Amino acid sequence: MTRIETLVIIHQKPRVLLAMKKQRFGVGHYNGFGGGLEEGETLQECAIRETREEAGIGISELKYMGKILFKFLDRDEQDHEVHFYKTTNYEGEPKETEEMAPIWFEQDSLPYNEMWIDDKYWMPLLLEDKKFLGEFHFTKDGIGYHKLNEVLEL
Ligand code: 8OG
Repeated sequence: MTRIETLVIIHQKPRVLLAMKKQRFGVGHYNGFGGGLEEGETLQECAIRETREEAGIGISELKYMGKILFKFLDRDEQDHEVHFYKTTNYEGEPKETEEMAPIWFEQDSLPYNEMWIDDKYWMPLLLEDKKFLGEFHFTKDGIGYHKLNEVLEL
């Protein structure tokens, strides 16, 4: 079984909104907003709903930037198929919720050592408006295998 997930990066050059994840999968890491696709919703609807739940803001004009399959070889965790979006537009003020505490970073000094170890591969592409497709396999020692390709169309 594969879990379908979304991830949204709010990028207002040169700053990027990330948030410290306070619970569930990825706890203790800075990340964008997102989560699992629910029955009956589209990927975009999921991205919008999760961003409202996690940061209290409404987002629009999402751009679809990429898709990566993550496999966890040494953990009892389903594969994650993550769909990446970015936007510059949001309404409201990002606020801390039960799940996440948002904070702006300069795009040249993102806290990669407090983020998922794969993020340093795809984030630079996303910040440069490049679309990508990829696959990462995690083992207990880190990334066992990965491929990541820039693509013109998704
Ligand atoms: O709601 P839930 O805890 O399932 O959300 C998981 C979030 O984490 C979802 O937005 C997708 C995202 N995510 C993965 N894998 C990775 C990853 O390797 N890097 C980053 N930055 N986010 C990830 O599921």
